[in-house]
Amino acid sequence: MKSVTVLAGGVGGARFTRGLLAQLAVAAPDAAVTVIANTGDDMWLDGLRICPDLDTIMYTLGGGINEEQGWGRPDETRRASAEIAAYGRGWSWFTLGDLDLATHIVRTDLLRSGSTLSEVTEFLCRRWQPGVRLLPMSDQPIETHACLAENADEHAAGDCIHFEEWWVRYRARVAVTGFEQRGLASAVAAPGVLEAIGTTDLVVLPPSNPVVSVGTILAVPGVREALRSTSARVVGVSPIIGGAAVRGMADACLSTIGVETSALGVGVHYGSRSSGGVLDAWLIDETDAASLPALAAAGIRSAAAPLWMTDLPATTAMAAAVLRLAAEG
Ligand code: FO1
Repeated sequence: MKSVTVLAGGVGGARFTRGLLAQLAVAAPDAAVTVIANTGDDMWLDGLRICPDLDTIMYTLGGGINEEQGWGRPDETRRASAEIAAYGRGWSWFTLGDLDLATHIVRTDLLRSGSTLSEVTEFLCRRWQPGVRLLPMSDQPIETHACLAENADEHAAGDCIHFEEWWVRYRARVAVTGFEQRGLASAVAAPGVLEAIGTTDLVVLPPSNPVVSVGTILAVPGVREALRSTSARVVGVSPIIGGAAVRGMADACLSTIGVETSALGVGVHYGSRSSGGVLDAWLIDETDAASLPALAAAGIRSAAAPLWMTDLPATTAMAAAVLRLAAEG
């Protein structure tokens, strides 16, 4: 096992990758890990470019994450954002801590000086040393917007709002008719992304949101084709345990696109490579073991293992289960 590529969203993908690094340190010390991060949650706020999933992965793997929240920095203060609110600006319901703001300021400064998002991410990682090569899925802006099925405050049914507003302000509780990935048509995969999928030993789809995180990465031109043609094994980890989303509100996203909120539903949604999908194998939680025959019938080689990411030993064991499943193919 010389190289592993992970297609990750925020909290779930970052925590899984932390376990993967711990497992590889024992099982394959010279293996190199590349993380391709979703940038569909990115946005302009207060004149700053915010990249939630890139930052969550960078902070988590670099030891700077607020562990309870899964995003942002620990021991935060909100003095600057309180001052922004005093001017009636910003998103009062979106926490931009003072320490976190420094990351957005430095990123925006470099972007304005002509750096690409890939170059900015590489620069920021020099400080955080995440222990992986962290790549944005694209250097062009792609923003996920949620199209409302009902009125919400100043928004009318039919309006499409930025995903982060739907997710954070409304906690995904306002019904939506679907998601738009703005900018996708004119975006290309960032440098190194397709190569990191095409020339690696293993690709992992970690337990990130299968619709707006992994799904958005899969929608980047060329990514699906790279997954279907790579000689690497492609192994996914279910983000749904016992019919409920492990974190966040993935169930609200899945029901919006008509996918059953279950390990079976998401596995079939990703599909087996032999039937035009992206999976060689699918890891589900032991509570969903009853789905193994149906997954096999769908041509998806699967196994059950504990998937609750309660702590580093748990995520390390999950990564070991993924590596075993990949090796069995
Ligand atoms: N998530 C929240 O639930 N509330 C917040 O106020 C919030 C602020 C925030 C600021 C910077 C950042 O990088 C992430 C932030 N997140 C917040 C998390 C964010 O919504 C998620 O990381 C993903 O975008 C969705 O999985």
